[in-house]
Amino acid sequence: MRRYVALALLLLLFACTDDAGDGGSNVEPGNDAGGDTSDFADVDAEETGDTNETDAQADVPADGETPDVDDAGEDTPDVIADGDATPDADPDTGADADADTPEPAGVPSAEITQPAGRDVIEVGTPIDFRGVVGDTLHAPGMLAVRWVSDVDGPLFDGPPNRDGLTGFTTDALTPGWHNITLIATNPDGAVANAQVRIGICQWGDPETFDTEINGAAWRIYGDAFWDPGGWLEMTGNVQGRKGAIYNIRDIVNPGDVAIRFRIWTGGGTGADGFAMSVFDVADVAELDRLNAEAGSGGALGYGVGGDWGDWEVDGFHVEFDTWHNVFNGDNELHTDPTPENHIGVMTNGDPGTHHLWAEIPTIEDQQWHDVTVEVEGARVVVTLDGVTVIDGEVPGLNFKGGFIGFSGTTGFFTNFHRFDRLQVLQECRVE
Ligand SMILES: [Ca+2]
Ligand SMILES: [Ca+2]
Ligand SMILES: [Ca+2]
Repeated sequence: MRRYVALALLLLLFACTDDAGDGGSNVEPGNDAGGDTSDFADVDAEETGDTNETDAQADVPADGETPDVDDAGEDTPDVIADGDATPDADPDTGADADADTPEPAGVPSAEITQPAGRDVIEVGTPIDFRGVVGDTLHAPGMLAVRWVSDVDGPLFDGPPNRDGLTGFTTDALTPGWHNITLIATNPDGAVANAQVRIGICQWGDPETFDTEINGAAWRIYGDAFWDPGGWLEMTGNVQGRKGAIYNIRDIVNPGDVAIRFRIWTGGGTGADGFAMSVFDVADVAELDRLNAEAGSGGALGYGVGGDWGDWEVDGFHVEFDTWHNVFNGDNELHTDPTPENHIGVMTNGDPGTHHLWAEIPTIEDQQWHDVTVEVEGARVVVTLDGVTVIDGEVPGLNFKGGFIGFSGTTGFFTNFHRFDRLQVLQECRVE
């Protein structure tokens, strides 16, 4: 029995080390034996270090020359790596046959085309991973492809299609940030990597405002107040008001983000509007100063830049504007892009630059409306009651995070301005 095992082992060793001559191309790509692409699973000739004797028997006859001489000069790296007491029986003498006609080894490539880096994705969402691999020498089908998460381990193994396309879909990634790596290995053992970083996130618990807000988490400015009905009210249905409420405990991180909340307005004569803001200011004291200086009326309680102030601050705002401002050089500082009620995507405390906007004519209907805001790089998507109303790029947008809050104003005309049920999905408040 033992003899059969030994014979089997010997055959196996013979088979492996026969490959080793080609496998040596991993470290000596210029000497690839040429065309033998079946042995790429033998990652390294050196791994067969204890099989050299068999190797020599296999290779010397093919070589047809005295291996001792050649080995000393050409295959020194293998001799050293082998750590073998009989270097003159070098396993890689087979390469000598090709020494005069070197063939270039293939150079693989890998690229991830989907998803884009830094995507923030809700846990459980199916994600399509797509990539393309290639090689300067070998057909795509000869490449071994693997997708790996540094958190969840191998995600997918399999060859690409004939065009080098590879991909899979999963909804099973665990919450947190993942470095997803696409690895393409060619028959020569050369490896190409591509990587993206994505966040698998869970929505935080919604802030329902059903109980009185905690002063350690929420700071109230001006005329705003917590309403016992279970929401935040910015102004009340009263003329000439300005109010804001910011969270001073849960700072929104920079990077991609998704935010949900509900809005309610109307009940008055129609003005001015309200806004969700994220201001990247240094501390609460600066937030206090900003809110003290923010413009009323058409500035909706967040305007501190543009024509409304000299603040240079990183801010991101989604405004719900129910009053048409028109610049007349006198008592108005900016012009709204439409006479209609509108949602605007605004930045840096500037109520005059409507980067993206959409009309929402019926927003003053005294009903709760669900709003989602997604920031993905420079792209901003806003939905109202599940319908996408804005989907566009804000050139140069780089979401800095910061203090998140709400503001609203009235002037001669009035409305209630209510917010409720705030949720933030981000990188990644893993719970
Ligand atoms: Ca509520
Ligand atoms: Ca306005
Ligand atoms: Ca506006």
